[in-house]
Amino acid sequence: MNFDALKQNDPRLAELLASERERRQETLDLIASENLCPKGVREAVGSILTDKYAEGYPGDRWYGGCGVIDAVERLAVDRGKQLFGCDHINVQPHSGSQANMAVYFAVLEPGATILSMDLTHGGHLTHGKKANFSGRLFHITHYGVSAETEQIDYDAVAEKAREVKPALIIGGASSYPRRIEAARLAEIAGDVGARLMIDMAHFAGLVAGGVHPDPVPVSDFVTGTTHKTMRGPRGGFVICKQEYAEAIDHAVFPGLQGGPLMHVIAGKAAAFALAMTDDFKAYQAQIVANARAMADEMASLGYRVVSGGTDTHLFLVDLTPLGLTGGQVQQWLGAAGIVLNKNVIPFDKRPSTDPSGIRIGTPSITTRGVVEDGVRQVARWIGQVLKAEAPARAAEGLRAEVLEFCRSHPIPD
Ligand code: DSN
Repeated sequence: MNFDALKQNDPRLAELLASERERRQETLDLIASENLCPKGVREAVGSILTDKYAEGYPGDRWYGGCGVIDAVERLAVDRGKQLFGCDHINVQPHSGSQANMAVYFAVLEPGATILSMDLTHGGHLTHGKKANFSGRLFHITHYGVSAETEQIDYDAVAEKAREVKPALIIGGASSYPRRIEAARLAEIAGDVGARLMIDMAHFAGLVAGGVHPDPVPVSDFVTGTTHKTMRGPRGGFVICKQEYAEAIDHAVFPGLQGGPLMHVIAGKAAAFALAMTDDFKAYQAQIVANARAMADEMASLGYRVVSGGTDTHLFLVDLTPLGLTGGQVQQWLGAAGIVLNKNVIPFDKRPSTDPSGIRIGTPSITTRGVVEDGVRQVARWIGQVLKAEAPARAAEGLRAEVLEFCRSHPIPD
């Protein structure tokens, strides 16, 4: 997109968008939840569909003129069903948060008990944080990771489920580097008469690419986002068994949202088509290979990788042995052109505002064509900053090398 009209009508905004593009070109994005959305998908999101109101569902709208819109949403739905092999998918949630909310509102009464992963062990805001709607409206109980393995202890989850008798068990996380064993969670849910929701917002692309166990056949609900490993437009979706289709659709509209963002739904249709290609499967395998190689390099440099490694697109480094904080490291690496985020680690003794860890993800740099030798180099740069006596200076000293690396792996158009 060349922003011709914007440059003319609103040069200040055009300049800001150009600056953001330049920032991306010249830095390495290791934020695990970010990616680089392809141009075709961005064209769909930037299209005239933004103008159209279409409250309702295909064939049953509250507005006229929805013939084409219906075809677009049906395309997204059909592709989503084919991609994930599911009975039903609702592509209207504006975000992963609203997708989760739709499941809760479809099958739970306020005050119902939810069993989910503790946010401080890797869970998500919408899985019951007090400040979030989920924590305010429902009775939240948590499971976490084992102190020894830093991985989910499914026997402990089963014990907790027997104790609290949840109406809903949630699997899925935003900073857990290991696979979510949905089949095991389904057994646990079955034993206590709970429903199971897997939030695959982070790993939906891995599932679509066949490099993560598929939660769809064993779960009542699977929620996701389209902008993380899926590499599509910013947005959410809910997959469910046929018996819940009506309740989910009703919860999304009119329960939570008004008009769907039809331009984003068009982007989801485009992203789902791309996700069915062999290139996408190879991309997902490379994301995981890169995360493993990078975690391995960090570990061999002597840094503590939480749970000893990763099976997914992300891993955590514990800075406690170095006496550093996630906030400091995020800032120093930013000066080198390496962008990541501070993150809590399991059993963190520091506050979440400046926790003991950093989270490192490979979706975005893998989109730029970086493979194992490249991510190992990035790990060594991070190591140089972590071990430096003057980390801020060390980071600045790396900037030129990082910039050259970025330029040799340009972001796609
Ligand atoms: N905020 C996202 C993340 O960074 O993981 C999850 O919603």
